[in-house]
Amino acid sequence: MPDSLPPARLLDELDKILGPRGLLTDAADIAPHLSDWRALYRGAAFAVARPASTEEVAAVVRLCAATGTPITPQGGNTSMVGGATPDGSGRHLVLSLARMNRIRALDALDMTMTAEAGVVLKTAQEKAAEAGALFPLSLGAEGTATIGGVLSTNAGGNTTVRYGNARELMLGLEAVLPDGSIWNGLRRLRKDNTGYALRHLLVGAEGTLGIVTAAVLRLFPRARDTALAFCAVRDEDAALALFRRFRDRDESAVRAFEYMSGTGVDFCVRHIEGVVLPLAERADHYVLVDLASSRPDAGLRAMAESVLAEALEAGEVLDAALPESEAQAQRIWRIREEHPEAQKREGASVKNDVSVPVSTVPEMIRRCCAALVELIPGSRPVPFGHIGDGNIHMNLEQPPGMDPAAFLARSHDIMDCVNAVVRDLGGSFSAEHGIGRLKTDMMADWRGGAELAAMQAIKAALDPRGIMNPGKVLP
Ligand code: FAD
Ligand code: 2HG
Ligand code: ZN
Repeated sequence: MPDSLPPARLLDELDKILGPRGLLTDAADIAPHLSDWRALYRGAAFAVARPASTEEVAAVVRLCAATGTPITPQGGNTSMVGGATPDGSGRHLVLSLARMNRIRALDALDMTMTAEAGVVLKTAQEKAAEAGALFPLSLGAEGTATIGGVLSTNAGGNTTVRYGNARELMLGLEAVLPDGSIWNGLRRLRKDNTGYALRHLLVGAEGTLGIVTAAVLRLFPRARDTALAFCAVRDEDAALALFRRFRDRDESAVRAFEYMSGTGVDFCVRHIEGVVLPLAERADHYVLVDLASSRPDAGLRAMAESVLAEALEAGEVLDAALPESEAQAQRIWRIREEHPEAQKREGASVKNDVSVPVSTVPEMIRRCCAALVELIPGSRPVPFGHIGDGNIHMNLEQPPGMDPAAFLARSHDIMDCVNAVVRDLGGSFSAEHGIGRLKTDMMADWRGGAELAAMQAIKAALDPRGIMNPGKVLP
């Protein structure tokens, strides 16, 4: 194979590997693959490859390696950091895993499920449930995000507080490396100390070290008792105090513990049909606590009522609603899950997916809110998210009436403003969404020196031609 091929020859070769169902070249078919959920980026690609098997992925990657063709891997394309969007050169091939969507195996004794990369997260949850088990990873984009995507970003979400990030939910991996070789690491082992943990290198690599084609996922016993509470709390400290109360009572029962500001909940009520505040009065701070146990007699509702009564007495909780039905519970969860969509509808917003030590979350929120309003008077901070993990989405909504483009032109000032506080508290500038192309310029500053040098050496060793998702993660 020559070092590069004219586009028509390259398409011929791809067509031979993939067939007509596996290759999109029509501008209208390609268009949805060229922009991101946030509409921050618009890229170009000469084609979208849609392989149906690991062997087809490998053949495509071998062709790209031989011809120096850059590949942008793509799952559900829900990245919050432009990770799955190609650059504007038109030289990229988008490689979508959407057709690799089989559950290859499910073992109720091993408590594992082997799923291909293109399996949608919600489908994986449903398949586990059909087998009487639980795949606990849960996030707002679960109806679209894929197993390959959640592993490649090491996604977090609502249940990290109990089950860990995507990384902790994976036992084995199958991947195509940048030279086109297939690595079959689909081991269902709970213990396997055999050299460098290659699987953990690929998890969170955002497609820069290879293509994830399948994974062995950990399953858990399903919940047989649950309880949910939506609470108005006095302030950020009270939110954390309530987290501690629940954790002290029964840490294993806390499946999710989420914080929302009054501003964010107001946006949801205003913009999302069917969302109503389940409390008599608006508050400035809310918490959603979700409890679950595999024991049918865990008595979680009574436990929630007792903890909330103590917190009411202490003045931490101002009011609380406990749903009486599954339908009511789902309506309450929507208030939290619709936060990203409601912020989109309210206008332009800048996201800051940051983490700090859990104990410093209240200070982080207060300092960031004050600094942001000083930076852009009239702007509206919308902190919300996974307070139990110390991961707050410290987002900023534009001032009403301001030109959205003028507001977005300040994005980097806004991110710098939040990051200064986060750094001071020993936090991270990217908690769960990754680096993508949005945050590459922060890497040298935050991860420079030996850490970044080691990452660059790993990248150069595995992908010497730099074809795997160039322009992402590393500066
Ligand atoms: P894509 O967006 O397609 O890709 C993400 C990255 O992974 C890209 O760099 C891509 O190149 C790479 N990639 C994708 N598939 C593969 C593969 N098979 N092999 C190698 N590389 C691959 N994230 C959270 O962590 N927690 C949340 O709570 C959360 N909530 C969200 C809510 C909404 C409404 C939205 C839109 C997004 C949310 N996200 C959240 C972000 C996003 O859903 C996650 O990052 C998710 O893991 C991406 O999955 P995906 O299949 O869409 O991947
Ligand atoms: C969430 O927790 C997601 O809902 C999205 O991580 C966060 O929109 C955001 O900033
Ligand atoms: Zn989140």
